[in-house]
Amino acid sequence: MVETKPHAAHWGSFDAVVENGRVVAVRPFAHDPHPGALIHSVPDAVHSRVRIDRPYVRAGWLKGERRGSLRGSDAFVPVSWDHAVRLVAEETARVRGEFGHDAILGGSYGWSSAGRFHHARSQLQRFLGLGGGFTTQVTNYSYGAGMTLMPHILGTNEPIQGHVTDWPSIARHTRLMLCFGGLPLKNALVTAGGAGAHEYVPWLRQVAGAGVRFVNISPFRGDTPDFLEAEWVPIRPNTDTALILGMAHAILAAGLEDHGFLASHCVGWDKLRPYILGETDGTPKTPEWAAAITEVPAGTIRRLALEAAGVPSMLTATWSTQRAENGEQPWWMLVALAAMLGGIGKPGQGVVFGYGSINGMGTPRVDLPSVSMPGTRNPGGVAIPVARVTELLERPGEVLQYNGRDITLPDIRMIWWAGGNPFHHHQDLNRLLRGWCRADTVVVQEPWWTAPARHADIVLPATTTLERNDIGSSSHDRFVRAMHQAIPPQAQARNDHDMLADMAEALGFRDRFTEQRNEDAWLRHLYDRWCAACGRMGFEAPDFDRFWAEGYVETPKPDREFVLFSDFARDAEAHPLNTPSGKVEIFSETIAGFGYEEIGGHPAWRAPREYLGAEKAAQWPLHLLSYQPATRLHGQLDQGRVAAADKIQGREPILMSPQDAVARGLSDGDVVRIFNERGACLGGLRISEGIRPGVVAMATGAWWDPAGDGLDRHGNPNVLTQDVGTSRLGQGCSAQSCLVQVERFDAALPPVAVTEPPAIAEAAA
Ligand SMILES: Nc1nc2c(c(=O)[nH]1)N[C@H]1C(S)=C(S)[C@@H](COP(=O)(O)OP(=O)(O)OC[C@H]3O[C@@H](n4cnc5c(=O)[nH]c(N)nc54)[C@H](O)[C@@H]3O)O[C@H]1N2
Ligand SMILES: Nc1nc2c(c(=O)[nH]1)N[C@H]1C(S)=C(S)[C@@H](COP(=O)(O)OP(=O)(O)OC[C@H]3O[C@@H](n4cnc5c(=O)[nH]c(N)nc54)[C@H](O)[C@@H]3O)O[C@H]1N2
Ligand SMILES: [Mo]
Repeated sequence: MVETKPHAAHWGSFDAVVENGRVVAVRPFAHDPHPGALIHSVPDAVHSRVRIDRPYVRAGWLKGERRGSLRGSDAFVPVSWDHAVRLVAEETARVRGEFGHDAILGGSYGWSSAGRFHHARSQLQRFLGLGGGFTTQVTNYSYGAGMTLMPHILGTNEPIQGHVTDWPSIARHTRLMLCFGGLPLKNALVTAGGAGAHEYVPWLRQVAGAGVRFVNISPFRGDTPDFLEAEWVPIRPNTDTALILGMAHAILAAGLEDHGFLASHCVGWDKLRPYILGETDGTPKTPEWAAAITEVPAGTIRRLALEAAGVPSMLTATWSTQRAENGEQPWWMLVALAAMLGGIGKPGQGVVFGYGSINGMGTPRVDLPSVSMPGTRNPGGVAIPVARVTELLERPGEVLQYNGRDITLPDIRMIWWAGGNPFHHHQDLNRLLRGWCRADTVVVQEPWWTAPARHADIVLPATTTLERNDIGSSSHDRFVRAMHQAIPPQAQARNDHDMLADMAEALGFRDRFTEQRNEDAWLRHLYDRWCAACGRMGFEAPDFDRFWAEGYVETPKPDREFVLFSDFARDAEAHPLNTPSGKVEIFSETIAGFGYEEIGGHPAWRAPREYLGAEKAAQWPLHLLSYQPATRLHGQLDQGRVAAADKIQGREPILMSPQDAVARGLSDGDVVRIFNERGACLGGLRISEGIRPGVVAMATGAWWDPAGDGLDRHGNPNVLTQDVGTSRLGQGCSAQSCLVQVERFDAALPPVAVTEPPAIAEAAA
């Protein structure tokens, strides 16, 4: 019998086609104007060979090996669910009792799946919070530096993740769009929480058709689609701050800065101006100065500056540009440039971060809440900036500085992850693994044998979204989606909520965890809460039964254009920003007051340790960019057909310019070894005219597959990346500041092993 079931995922909504208990195909959601290909990997992932079929415990852990044991090397012993639940509950109680709540790391960062109720990370945090507390993680890998900086200088994170100046405003008012990091198509394949409609490409076409001129300032030409006919400015990675300073100098030299706006809407121009002119440090930040750092010709920098000052311009940068050492600086300087142009809050002008980073930024929408779980309390828990996880594990008792605070790092005894993949998302994985092995116990809930599951002590098999009912919803999307269960749980997989409810029972708080609701009651509860909130904002949503039967709710379209900061622009006194001065802080007394040597009171050029102008480039001459994959979401769907079709001899592709390939005697399709002092991985060479010489690029997300000698056979760039905070202000991840060398891999090609389950031992007696 063939049935179809409405469903949603981060990569799009679809109807799952189910035959004899298997998902055999998917059909795109009828209201999606531009569905992406990723949904077609879903059946492969759901029925993959590397689904975890039952609970397991690492053989060494069962024998009593705890702190310091080498995880990831011994076999897994199958256990029953009852046994697994008892082991985890007892170990949780032991760690809490002996070492306190903070000894459990439960931040569990990661995207999990779409679906607001069964969201794994939320479920785990709820469980650990109700159980007494845990060490958690704040900010994110996406824009951790930016989101710490922005409240200081603009008083809000709206320009990064909120309601931003929309495409209709851009189409009508913008003439020039300067895009640092471009406007990549691939990133708009996904929306966190569940994409209903992919409106990015239709809007980009409309904006291009309206005559807006695009400039792609990026090491990679492919960061703008051909139909935008963008000018390509192939900048050296991590030098955007210098380029923007050079533009600022050119604008000043021509006397084109907006004196009125700088005086009425900003503070600190008197401190940045002398820095730009070189009065404070003896170095005028001329286009010629910037050209030497960026390798963008001075004439181009000057031309772009004068053009931006001459027509209504929108400035934008992808989130990647701050995922680098000193990543706060380019964003702060871009805000300063927008202030010099006087465009902040004017239709089609100003600055927005991330139009090209995710689906839904700039899509017209009415402000309505998304369906969500009620928040969890974490009594007294320590919170570290997410990307400092290795330091947390390495340096118990020591102090971590972050955004003006001193955080004393707890001694982590138990690591518990649900819905994230630290061996995907973190930098310098060989170092992370050393820290990871310091814990007594690692628990991982996962549908698949990903690297965290393979490096856990207790592995709990989770269902995929197709095996349960849920609601897909995102503030960046106008469709709320019913996610119908399509197939029964595979093998012994269980829902995260259900396994945690059993552990809560073993620990005596089941009813507080479940609130005595089953899945159906929870979904109705969450939906009804959402309906009530929408009702207060003037939108009457259908009742749950109608929503569930129809499969979706469409929220209304706005009837006018939206411009971020328009009230402030009109009247800064009546509508101040939420900064100490109420104005744009080109100079921040607060940040200056932190006394961090690497980030002062105004934006400035500071060279990262690893970039093409650094001394280290003599030994490691290639700058490695590790960007978001077009073929999957992070590590998710790497088991699918879309990712497989893109790989070269089973390895993740690495882009290289023809010049760099010739210099190394490499040909398209070769398997290469990419290495530096931190690690090495294999990749499949793809020669491209679109990548700037001196730069190579490899997408993230190929599952980590370390061989005995540490070589990653598959192509996970995080064995190479540098694990340093962006600065003590943001402590974000610096994945994009990474130098490497590349050579042909001439040894016998080792097979990729991570596509098979790990070694399984005999069941325990
Ligand atoms: N070098 C480099 N590294 C980067 C980046 C970069 O640009 N360069 N980008 C960073 C960014 S921005 C991000 S956001 C992170 C992303 O990092 P993550 O969000 O950690 O990556 P995902 O692969 O999405 O991890 C989600 C995991 O949850 C699991 N999962 C899915 N559904 C369920 C479920 O229902 N239950 C349970 N228990 N598990 C589930 C999936 O199988 C998957 O392993 O990576 C970061 N890392
Ligand atoms: N298909 C797909 N889409 C995704 C994701 C995914 O995994 N798959 N992940 C989602 C997530 S979690 C996030 S946070 C966003 C991330 O969104 P972004 O951070 O915007 O995405 P990236 O692909 O890392 O970077 C965009 C481009 O920036 C360029 N770039 C890198 N370094 C520099 C630099 O120093 N200067 C300049 N000018 N350009 C540079 C690179 O060429 C790269 O292609 O993407 C989201 N969208
Ligand atoms: Mo992200």
